[in-house]
Amino acid sequence: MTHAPRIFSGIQPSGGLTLGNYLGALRRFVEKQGQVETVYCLVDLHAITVWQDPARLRHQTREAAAAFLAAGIDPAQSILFVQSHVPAHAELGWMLSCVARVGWMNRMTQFKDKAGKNAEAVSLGLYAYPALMAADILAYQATHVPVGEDQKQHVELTRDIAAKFNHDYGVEFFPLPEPVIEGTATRVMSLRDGSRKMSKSDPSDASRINLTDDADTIAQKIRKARTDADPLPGSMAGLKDRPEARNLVNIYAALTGEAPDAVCARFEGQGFGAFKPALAEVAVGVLSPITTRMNALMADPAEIDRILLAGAERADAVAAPIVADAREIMGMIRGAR
Ligand code: AQP
Repeated sequence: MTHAPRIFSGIQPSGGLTLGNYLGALRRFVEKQGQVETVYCLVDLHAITVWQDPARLRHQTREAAAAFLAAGIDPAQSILFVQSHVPAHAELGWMLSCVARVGWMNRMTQFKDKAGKNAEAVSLGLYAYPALMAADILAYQATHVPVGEDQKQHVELTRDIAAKFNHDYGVEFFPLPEPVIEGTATRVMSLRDGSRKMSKSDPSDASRINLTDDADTIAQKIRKARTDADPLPGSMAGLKDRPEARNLVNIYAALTGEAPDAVCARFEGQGFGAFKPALAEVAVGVLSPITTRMNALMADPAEIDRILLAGAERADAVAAPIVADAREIMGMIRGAR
């Protein structure tokens, strides 16, 4: 069975979205729009795998929706919705957690990173997260999943789960989705520590640029970003052992669309005292219009909810029949849905 190309991806509303989410995911979601069918989801069921204050989660979910819309997601072209509004995700998530193997979950590096030394005390949901993510993708029989580098292992696990389902039941039902990891910003690093990725749940606000940050805050965070005293070399090869410097050059390149080597060549011999204000200027130039649109959208939360509910209806119309077929393949008697 060949599957028509369809893109699925999601972002957790587990905090305000960051420049990492924008460059690694959201901006690329916009680029894919119009090329193939695109399905984009605010994955709130994933967000609750770690504690979320209920009122904040509602706010963050609407704010993430505003970020998608402000960045250029058109709800007439893409299906944009909230995961918990479409029952297929949780249902197929359970079914696929009966296909996935515990040994596979044990290899997931994101679980190890997020659980840290506390693995016995974290939620069962955090451990099972990749099975739910497989369901998110496979409920739409999606073929391509644009993600940042950190999510590659989860998409590869989705392929393993889909292949095992197809093999165990003797069907060619689920596609084996491809992770699509492209561009110069597949892994934007923390502004405070070049060995950690920029993350919306990092306790240090100074470690990230939020899509809600105003121009002064962006400039201040870039000014205080950790760097070193050496000038910029003429090419990226000279930044091999300078992770913080490499990160800032990569961010600049991703924001302007230039090659990182070209950015190095232009700033060769200059220190970060000169480079940081230039970076702040391009960051503000790209992010400010998005922040302004987000703020305008957030002034009318009822309109955001209306867009998301309409998106959920369209998502449900695609996913419910696929999950009904998966139930039948697994041997469940066909029910009303
Ligand atoms: N630093 C990053 N650089 C490039 N891409 C990134 N992504 C996340 N951080 C970076 C990509 O953004 C998409 C949505 O990620 P997510 O919300 O599902 O969760 P995450 O990957 O765990 O991202 P965060 O920001 O670190 O969230 P928290 O702190 O809640 O865990 C994905 O495509 C991801 O690759």
